[in-house]
Amino acid sequence: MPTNSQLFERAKQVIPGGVNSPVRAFKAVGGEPIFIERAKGAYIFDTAGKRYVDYVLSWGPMILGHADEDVINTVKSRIEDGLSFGAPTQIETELAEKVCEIFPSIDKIRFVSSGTEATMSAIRLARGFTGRDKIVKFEGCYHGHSDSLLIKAGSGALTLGVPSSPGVPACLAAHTITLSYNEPEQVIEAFKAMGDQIAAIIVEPVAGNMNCIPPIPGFLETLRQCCDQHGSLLIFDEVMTGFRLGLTSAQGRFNIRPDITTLGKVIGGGMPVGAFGGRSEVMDSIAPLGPVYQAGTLSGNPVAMAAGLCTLNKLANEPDIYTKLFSQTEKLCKGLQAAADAQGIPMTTNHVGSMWGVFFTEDKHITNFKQVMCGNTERFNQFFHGMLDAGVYLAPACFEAGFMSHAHSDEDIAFTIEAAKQVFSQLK
Ligand code: HOZ
Repeated sequence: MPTNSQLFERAKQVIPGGVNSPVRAFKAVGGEPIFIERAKGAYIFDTAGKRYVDYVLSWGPMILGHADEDVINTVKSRIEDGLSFGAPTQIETELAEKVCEIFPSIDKIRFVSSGTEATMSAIRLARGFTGRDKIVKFEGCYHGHSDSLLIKAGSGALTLGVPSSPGVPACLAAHTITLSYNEPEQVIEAFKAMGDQIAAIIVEPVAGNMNCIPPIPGFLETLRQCCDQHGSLLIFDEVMTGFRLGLTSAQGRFNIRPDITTLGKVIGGGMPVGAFGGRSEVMDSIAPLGPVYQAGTLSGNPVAMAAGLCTLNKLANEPDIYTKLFSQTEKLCKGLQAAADAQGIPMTTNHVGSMWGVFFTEDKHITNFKQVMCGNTERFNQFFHGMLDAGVYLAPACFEAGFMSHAHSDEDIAFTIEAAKQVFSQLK
């Protein structure tokens, strides 16, 4: 069996940086990405057979844990009937009905194959529907890598120092207004100045791509009010928060009704699925009913729809899943906080639902991008590698949220906290 280094070297010959998405590259934390062989429950296993308690969970989707038996059996039985038809199937309607039943804000939904496609399509829809070009986004929020949205973005774009990527035409970037997250006054001012040109605000209702930042009270409400006053659309990018903060997601938790919702990650149960949906009046602007064009050969793929539907059915039918997810997340954050405090390591945790994050900073209340950028990156990197050695897999960058799955047991949480204690005791 080749070593991890050999696998990485080989990959680098034929794949840029050896990875198919930059955040996987360990560039921020140093060292080599771990090649994964298999996963089960709360664990991933590398090619040498080493086990890690996994808090990346494929960057969010694996809410039930890896290789959940029901999801796997559903997929197995579905693939026997063919992998893709490029034609309508009953299963996509069933998943659409399920999502519409869960979200009062969604009358109709269209499936795509990734979160990036979902947000890109939502922006086009908002522009087409309103007849306006400008969009508002927030610094440190990441909505995939389409041109209009890769301006002052979070996630890998931030980690790798290219929050506004080369390759995005300046004339297109000029239509994106970037404001500070959790600063409602800025939003009010921007709308006063050019509200009649703004097609939409797009926001992560809990930011998960500059670590984990909940909205302050009044922030999301202000976005809703500004959109209502100026005839703009409010897009909740729930690719990350969708089904993670409860079944009705961030919009249910914070009681705000967006005009368009984008979904991804959990909705595919680990298969490549994204979606965007909203009220009929808006969604009917999409082709073939309306003039706004959007398409995809593999959209609504039957195997992916089956995995997603099985996952959502389990989440909907077993409310205890959320009770456990939330209490495990809280337990983990409390344990990590106590471990850091005991060693005098300045650290703060944030968590919402089953999303969480740690910040190496003196600051005890982290609500904005500036505070995130003041965190001690070097200390995070030491923490990351210490935890990795101990068998705990965290996102390889301090700008990413962590996730919890239903499969994480009390023993896994205790194991993680114990590992953190050891690592903290050795941090400089
Ligand atoms: N939203 C994920 C990172 N925060 C995407 C993962 C990726 O870019 O590969």
